[in-house]
Amino acid sequence: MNIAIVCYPTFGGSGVLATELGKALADKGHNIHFITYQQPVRLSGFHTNIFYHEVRVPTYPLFDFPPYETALASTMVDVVNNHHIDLLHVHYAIPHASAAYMAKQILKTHQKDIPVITTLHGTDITLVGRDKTYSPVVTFSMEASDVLTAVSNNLKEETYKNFDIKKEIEVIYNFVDVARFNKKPVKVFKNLIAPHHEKVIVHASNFRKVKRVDDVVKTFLLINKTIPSKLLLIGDGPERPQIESMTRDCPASANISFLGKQEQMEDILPIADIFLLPSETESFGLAALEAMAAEVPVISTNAGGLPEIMVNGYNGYMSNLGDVEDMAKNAVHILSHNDTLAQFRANALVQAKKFDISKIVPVYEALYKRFC
Ligand code: GMT
Repeated sequence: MNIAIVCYPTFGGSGVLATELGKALADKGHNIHFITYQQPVRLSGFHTNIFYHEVRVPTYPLFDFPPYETALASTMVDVVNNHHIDLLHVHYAIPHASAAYMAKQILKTHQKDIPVITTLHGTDITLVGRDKTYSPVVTFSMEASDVLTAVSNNLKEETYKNFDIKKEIEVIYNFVDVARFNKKPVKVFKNLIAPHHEKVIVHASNFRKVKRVDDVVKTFLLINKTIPSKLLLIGDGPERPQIESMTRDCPASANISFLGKQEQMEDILPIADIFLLPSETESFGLAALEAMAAEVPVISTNAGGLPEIMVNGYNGYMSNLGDVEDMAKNAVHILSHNDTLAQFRANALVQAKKFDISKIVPVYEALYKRFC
């Protein structure tokens, strides 16, 4: 099949998932055409059947806001017309679903009926999309998609709660390539981060408010009181300056490192002993799943779709939002005994395997086959 995938090229979960899906489909022989404004971060190297079409947004003195959505819809029309595309799969509703609707209507005038699949990822529904500035367009374009999917049951419920739509939403869970993340820790790297065999706590996100990175730091400071440990903060975003100044003044500041944006998460995660994800909401928590595949127990909130990938007391623990004492207590419980840590590590892997790439990609393929 010739499939066009529209996504954000950044470190956000939706872009990561879309890129990994495209790569997996290409491995199975499909031709994949990524349409976005920048080379997706997880798309490196040369693949004979992966193509990247950059959306160029011309600037003009009249535009305070260059019209990306118009440029995106035009690029979709061009790619569909020139590369025999069978279907458009757009990830993250805003503005991809409405741009796809526009492209679909234009293509109808070229006697082409291009199927549009929209995958909802999270904040396009729970945070941004429900704002009344966007809501009418999001509602309309979700309803107009040929198929609407969501990455968890929780996100499906949130969508029906927040939008007046009748369209059936199919849940297709996110996935992880377990074999890629299940690596042995690189000793030199581990020794560099934890020279005295300290435990390594990791958080990775886009440092938006919803991620509650301040709770990551608060939880770590409590853990650090009893367990010699290091905190690695991975990623970047609007909250980072505030978090940096918060950590600068704290007693354990020498044990906290900011690694910035990292592409090779599969090399970093295996040195971790705990992954912290205290988010306010999380439709799925792909970052936590990648950690689990690297055999890292997860300490998180019980928000959103997290209870769909976590088993409390098995591969980690879930606490109420903001309860940093409970999160720290649970982490200390796991980290205090090597046997307990080993058991949680093994369980994390078992749990991650339920969401292995080999189980989920065929579900998307079956969905595509309905149209081809
Ligand atoms: O994690 C983010 O804030 C980025 C965001 C995105 O769309 O890029 O992630 C959402 O989609 C991911 C992939 O489906 C999910 O794993 C994340 O849970 C979800 N984020 C939120 O719901 C906050």
